[in-house]
Amino acid sequence: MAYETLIVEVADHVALIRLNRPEALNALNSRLLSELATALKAADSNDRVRCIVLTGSEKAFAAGADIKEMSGKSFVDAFTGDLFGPDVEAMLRVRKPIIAAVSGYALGGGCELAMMCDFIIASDTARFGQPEINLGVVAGIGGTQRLTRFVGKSKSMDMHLTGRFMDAAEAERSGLVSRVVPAKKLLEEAMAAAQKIAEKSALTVMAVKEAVNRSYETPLREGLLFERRLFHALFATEDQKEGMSAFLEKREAQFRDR
Ligand code: CO8
Repeated sequence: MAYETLIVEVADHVALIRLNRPEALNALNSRLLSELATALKAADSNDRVRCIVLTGSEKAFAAGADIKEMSGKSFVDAFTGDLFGPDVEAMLRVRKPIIAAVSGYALGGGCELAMMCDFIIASDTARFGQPEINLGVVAGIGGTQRLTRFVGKSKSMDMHLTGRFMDAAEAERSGLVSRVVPAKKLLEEAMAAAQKIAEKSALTVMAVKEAVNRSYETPLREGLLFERRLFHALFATEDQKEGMSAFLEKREAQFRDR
């Protein structure tokens, strides 16, 4: 499918989705968000895809929601139209892992979009921020909630209240990103991580994603029980038998996703 605001390629079991509005630093307008929801859904249901990488350009992952498009909206427009709600909900339903590969600006909705992915690999040029306060609004797709869980209350308050940006080193130190790599190597590293995931059992990968995400949504005791039951359930799979036999026989496992 051809998109106006995205470039999508599928190769070697990885769907690479690039945000592509260079004239606006990949600002997230309604077209882009709806195309992104469609592309993610398509990747999720494509049997050839086992992992997804979401990236932007070298200068910007995304500089936030499109301010030009948003500026004239009234409360009634935003509320009755559930501004950004349906597309965001669609993204959260994706069950395959999504890696954000972030270079340059990831601001406002751009930072929030990166945080909605399963983990973030950043280039050393990445800059994260929630500068909505400068526009007279607050974050709208999870910034106040997710950033606080990633980096803690003090740093999150600092970011949201002052609107300052965090560089890649600080983002790694604070647990916002999983690794920082030189800008030129960003895509290579993200694709290598995606390939590594693609080699695992898709069934187990899905279980990991569900279990880790549970830790954000339930009290610890519930999360621990959920994990234990998933662990038990996976003993019913062929991939558990194959994974453990392969280890004992000192060979590579051949997973069949069942
Ligand atoms: N919306 C629309 N256009 C944008 C945006 C944006 N968020 N960011 C940049 N652009 C456009 C600029 O208007 C400019 O266009 P033009 O050349 O036609 O004037 C072009 O991109 C290049 O930008 P700059 O000339 O400003 O480039 P600089 O290198 O000087 O500065 C910055 C880069 C620092 C990133 C700067 O552009 C900037 O501060 N951008 C706005 C950042 C921001 O405030 N983001 C938060 C937006 S609000 C938000 O995200 C709300 C979240 C709620 C939910 C989100 C759901 C998706």
